[in-house]
Amino acid sequence: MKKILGLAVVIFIPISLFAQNLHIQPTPQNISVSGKVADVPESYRFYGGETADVEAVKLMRSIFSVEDESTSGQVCIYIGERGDRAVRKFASKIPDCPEGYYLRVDGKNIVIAGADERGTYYGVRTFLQLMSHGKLPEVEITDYPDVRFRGVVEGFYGIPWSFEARKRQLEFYGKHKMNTYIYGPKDDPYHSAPNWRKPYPPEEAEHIRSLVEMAAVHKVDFVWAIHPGKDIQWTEEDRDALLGKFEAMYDLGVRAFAVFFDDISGKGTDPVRQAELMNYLDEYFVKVKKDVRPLIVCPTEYNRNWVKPERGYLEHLGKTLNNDIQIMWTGDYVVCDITSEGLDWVNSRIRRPAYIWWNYPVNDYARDHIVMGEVDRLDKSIVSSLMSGFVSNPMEQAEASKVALYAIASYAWNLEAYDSEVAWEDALRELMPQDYQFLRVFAEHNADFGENINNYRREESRKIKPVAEAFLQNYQKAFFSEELGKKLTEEFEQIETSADMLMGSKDNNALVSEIYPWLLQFKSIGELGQQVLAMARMVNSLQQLDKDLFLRMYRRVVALRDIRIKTGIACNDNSDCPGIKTASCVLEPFICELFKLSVERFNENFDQKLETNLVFDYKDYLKD
Ligand code: 14T
Repeated sequence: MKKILGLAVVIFIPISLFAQNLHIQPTPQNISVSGKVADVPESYRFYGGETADVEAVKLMRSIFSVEDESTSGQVCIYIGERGDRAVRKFASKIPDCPEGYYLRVDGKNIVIAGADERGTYYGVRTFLQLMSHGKLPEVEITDYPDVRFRGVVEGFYGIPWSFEARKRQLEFYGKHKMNTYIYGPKDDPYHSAPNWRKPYPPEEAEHIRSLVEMAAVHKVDFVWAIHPGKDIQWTEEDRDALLGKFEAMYDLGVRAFAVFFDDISGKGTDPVRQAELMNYLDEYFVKVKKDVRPLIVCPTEYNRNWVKPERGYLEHLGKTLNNDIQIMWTGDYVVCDITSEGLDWVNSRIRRPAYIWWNYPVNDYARDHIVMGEVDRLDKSIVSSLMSGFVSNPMEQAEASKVALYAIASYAWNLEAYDSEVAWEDALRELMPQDYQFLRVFAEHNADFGENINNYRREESRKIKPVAEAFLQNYQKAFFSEELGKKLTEEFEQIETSADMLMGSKDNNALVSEIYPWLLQFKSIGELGQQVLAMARMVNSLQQLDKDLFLRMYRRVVALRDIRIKTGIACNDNSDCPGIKTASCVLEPFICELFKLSVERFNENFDQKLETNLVFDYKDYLKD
């Protein structure tokens, strides 16, 4: 039997179900699947291993090791970049686009031919996904990214990501075909004032050096950003200090740079000075070094809402900045969805396609929330040439941010094919392969930011929301719907269980420890929900109403509320945004409303004056 199987290695068996499930993220631009599937070959010949991109070959070698190679192998693997001998035969198939690749798997060949090194690497990444079921489906893929620069700008206020978290991020970017990591945490004093002029202390410098190396391994540009605008003097001395800092970073291996002029006032905001400095850096640093990527600038007027037309700020940058300098832009507002109309508006002023700095899932303006919901509302009809880049500003919680980042990677690679639901499910599964179902429950109810200064909201608890609404409508009319009540109770039970399971999970330690405070609160939402539903049910049927039992339940709910507030404050005592909020969009208000209705009814019947308002607001609570 073994022998027969051995001979069958190159025979493709049509299994259409498998082919239908062939699921690659980001979705390739062109893919044709025959439906045939083969086993992974036991012997093969490998061509191009010496000339192809080193990282691509290393990845490929993780499956096809040198020891298993044989000159009589039945399957030939061809790998390389346009111009390499090994892939010469396929040259005409390689898309003429940076980072593109041609991938073919048929009865005799596995071909991975990149338009450039990254193309080959991404081709291998796709190939690894093809093979993730331990089978080899017959396919032909021509693929390339829609958006030139895709990735992350670590640009939030708050505790910068740790060295460990950044390492995991870089790996994640490579895996999902994101090519850019812009380093610009607002609270790194060596990125911003007061220390932007000074070199990093030795330990931090070494960290940056090794991150740069790691970024290269994962085919990510490590872009180091400086934020000098708070106290820059526009003197020759400051210009040289900035150049000196760039030199020092260059010595650590950095080959891509950005200058941020956001969130400043006064002298630093002068567009004439800013443009002069940028062009100077372009001419006397970037062009001289030759191996440094085009500069990126974040303007002071970085969103439409903040533009003062009379200043002519953007127009000046558009007219004056050297052509190859990229200009960042957050959209119509600081935090908003990106639209075609908004892109046209800014592009005509800056005279180049905007480099999108998307302020999602950043939560520095709503620190009590964590967002892991589906990334819907990304516009699939935007013409990709309207943007030169699409980078996401993430949360302080690096691992939790990956739900959003996975979606953004998928979107920026292939706008039209983006499917928010698929991306969300995939991301959750990748984050927690074992405990995925529990994480899904958590993520579903942690999507919105709550009321916030940016007025940026997200849908939350989508499935249960209509149930909760219908239940309350009935209950207001003194009808306790057993059917809806059961659904809600089950949801709250699931929430409690999921929270416990996740707190005890070993599936992703980094993620669990980041979201732990929210898990504690999530569990308490589950408990509160069940308890309040039980109270509502009891008070609705006066025959069954046991006064003492109701009072006991009431006390327990108030106690749970107190625990909730106290643990919340202990986890986050940030003065603007204290505490921890979870399921705050639908379920928490539901609990409060149902509590109020139930207690009101109890008060009426027993002539009592119990407090009906179950306040979850930290600020109110902190007052006394
Ligand atoms: F550079 C910009 F594109 C940008 O977005 N800057 C900051 C960013 O660091 C921060 O993470 C983000 C989200 O809060 O918003 C910008 O910071 C602000 C925005 C405001 F509207 C700081 C103060 C504000 F009032």
